[in-house]
Amino acid sequence: YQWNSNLCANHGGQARRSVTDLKKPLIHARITDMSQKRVLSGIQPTSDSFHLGNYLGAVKQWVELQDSHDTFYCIVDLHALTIETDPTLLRQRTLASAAQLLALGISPDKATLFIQSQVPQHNQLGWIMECLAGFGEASRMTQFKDKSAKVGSDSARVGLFTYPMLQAADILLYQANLVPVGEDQRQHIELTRDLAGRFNARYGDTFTLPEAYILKEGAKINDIQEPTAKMSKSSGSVAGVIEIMDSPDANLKKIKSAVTDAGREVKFDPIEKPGISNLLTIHSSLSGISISQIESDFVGKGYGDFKAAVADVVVEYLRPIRERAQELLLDEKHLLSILHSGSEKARTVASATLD
Ligand code: AQP
Repeated sequence: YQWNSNLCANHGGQARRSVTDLKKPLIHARITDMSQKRVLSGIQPTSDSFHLGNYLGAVKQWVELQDSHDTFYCIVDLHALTIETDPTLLRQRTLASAAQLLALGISPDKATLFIQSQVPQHNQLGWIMECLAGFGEASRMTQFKDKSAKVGSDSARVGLFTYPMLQAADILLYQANLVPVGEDQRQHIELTRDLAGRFNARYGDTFTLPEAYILKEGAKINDIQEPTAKMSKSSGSVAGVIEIMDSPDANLKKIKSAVTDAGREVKFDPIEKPGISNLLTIHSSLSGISISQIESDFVGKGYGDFKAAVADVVVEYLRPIRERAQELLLDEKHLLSILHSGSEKARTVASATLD
């Protein structure tokens, strides 16, 4: 009974199962502290390096949440197959993703870090989610519309269309309460909630309805050459994307040649000054100094001084992370053992939900 009441607490304190239900075998698995809320998020191994948007929009929150929540983080290699992918490169990038996540602060002692394709339950539940989703609602997903428009309908994969339903399965299998993501993923989390609600209504109360965990600041970092478009691994311009694994020199150069706006004033104004506002967000999120304080520090100074300061903050923040990731990549066996034990734990939780 203790086990069951804790389970209810995990569902936001609501007693969602009847007394008769409580006697039935549990469909949810908890293998760590049951008073903690569950968190799940994922990242695609679609590049050799994550960028600052991935970190500030998502991974930074992943690291913070692992101290207070029961966290599951996955490298979503199946999602990466929605774009043309060389198999050797995908394997390499999956390992590079693990190394970067560890270097950024994910601790295997606190969080469950795993590879999506090692947990086949994701595909099994994914199909059920596809059969619950309407063609119309899936067609309205802006990521699908944007990405398919870029490559054209002949090249766009069916998997690109169905990926939000697989993403719903990724989340629901773990009965996640929170999903820390960037702003671009809000629509997919809404769809996940709709699908979970639809499933619960049709087949009985099964899934926790997850909430998107999106910060006000840093939820959308823009390309520094095209400051009205989001910084992106696969579609950003090389010069506009600040990569975690880039050399300090390369990032210094990129930030010094970032596109700025008319005028001279360092002021946060995303409409009139998207370039400067983006750099202010980056500086503030990494340095911890408030945007208004940075604005006052640069009163009377030009954009050149400001960009040099942003470059300094970014380069010094990323330097030890890149070095640690490079070090971790030298020991593939160690990385694989972390991922294998994470995947094993993930399979236990996922299969209990699926059962
Ligand atoms: N520019 C961004 N600003 C803030 N957050 C961002 N995220 C991505 N770009 C930004 C967040 O990073 C997490 C992992 O993203 P993903 O790898 O799953 O794919 P994505 O959202 O499609 O990001 P990319 O970089 O544009 O990747 P590709 O090019 O491979 O599609 C997510 O939480 C995302 O919100």
